[in-house]
Amino acid sequence: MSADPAFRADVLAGLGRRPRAIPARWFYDRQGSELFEAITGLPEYYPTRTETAILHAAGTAVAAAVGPARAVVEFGSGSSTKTPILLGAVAPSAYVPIDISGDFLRSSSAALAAAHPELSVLPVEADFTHAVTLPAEVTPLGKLGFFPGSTIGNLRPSEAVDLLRSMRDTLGQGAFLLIGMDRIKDTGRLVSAYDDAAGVTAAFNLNLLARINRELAGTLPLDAFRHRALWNEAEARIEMHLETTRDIAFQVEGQPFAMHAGETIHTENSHKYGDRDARLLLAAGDWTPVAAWTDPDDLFAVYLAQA
Ligand code: AVJ
Repeated sequence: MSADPAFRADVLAGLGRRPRAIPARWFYDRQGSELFEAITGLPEYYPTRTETAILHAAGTAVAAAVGPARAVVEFGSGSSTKTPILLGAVAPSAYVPIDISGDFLRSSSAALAAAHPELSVLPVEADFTHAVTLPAEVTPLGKLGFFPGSTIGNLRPSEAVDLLRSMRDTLGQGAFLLIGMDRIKDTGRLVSAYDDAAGVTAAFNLNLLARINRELAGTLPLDAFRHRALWNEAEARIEMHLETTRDIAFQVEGQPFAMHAGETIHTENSHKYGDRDARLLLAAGDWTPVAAWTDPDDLFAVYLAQA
C-alpha cells in the first residue's frame, strides 16, 4: 500500500526540524486505534470513563437546553460509548459524523445506523479543521456540535481557537457545541494517565515509529527509543516524547537521519484547562458558554456553548 503523502511529508519534515516533532494525528493507524481503545480502559486513564459518566448525568439537561428536532454533528467518526449516550438524550432527527478517514467513518456510521433505525445517519468525509458543508437534509434543523474526549487539547491554543472558529462556520449562527475539556489537576495523576504501569501508552507511542518503518521504508531501531510523558507547567500540557537511549542513525524513504542519545521526537500535546481557561478559549473561538458539567472530583468538564 503506498503511504499517504501527507504522512510522508509530516514525518520527513518533522524529523528534520528541531525540536523533532510528528503530529499526533498519525498515531491512529489500525494498531494505533486499537491501542487507544485499550488506553481508554486503563485504570490510570480516567478521561474516558469520567466524561462518559458526565454525559450520562447531563444528557437530560443538554436536551432541555438545545431543544427538539436537532441535528447532532460530531467532529470525528464517533465513539461507540459516548455518541449513543448523547443521541439517546437529545433524540435528534439526524446525525452527521465528520471525519477525514473514510474507512473508519463508514464502518462506525453503519454500526450506529443499525442501532438507531429511526435516525438519519449522514456521514461526511472531510477535514473538519476547515468549514464543512453539511448535507442539505440538515439545513432546516438546529445544530448541536459534539467534540468529546478533550481532543481539543491536542492543539496549541492558537490552533484550538482556529478550530473552534471553523466549527462555528460549519454549524452556523445560533448553533450549540458540546465539548469535553480535561481539567488541570495533580501532576502525578496527569503523568500516570499518559504513562501507565502496563505500558500500553508506551506501546501506543512507539507504534508511530513502527508505522513509519512499515509504511515509509523506515529503519528506525525501536529498541533505542523509550516512551516519555512529562507535565509542561508553563504550557499546561502533558507532552509525550520518544527519547533515544543511544546514538543512532536510520533512514526514512532513503533519507538519512541521525540522533544522539537523549534527543527526543515530540509526538503529542494534551493541554489541560481550568474553568477560566476553558471559558476564555471558547470565547476566543467566538462561542458563548451557556452551561458546564463536571464530575464530583472535578477531573473533567463538559461545556455547552452557543455560536
Ligand atoms: C484522544 C487526544 C484525547 O490526549 O488524552 C491518550 C490521546 N494520548 N493517551 C488524549 C491519548 C495518550 C487522547 N486524545
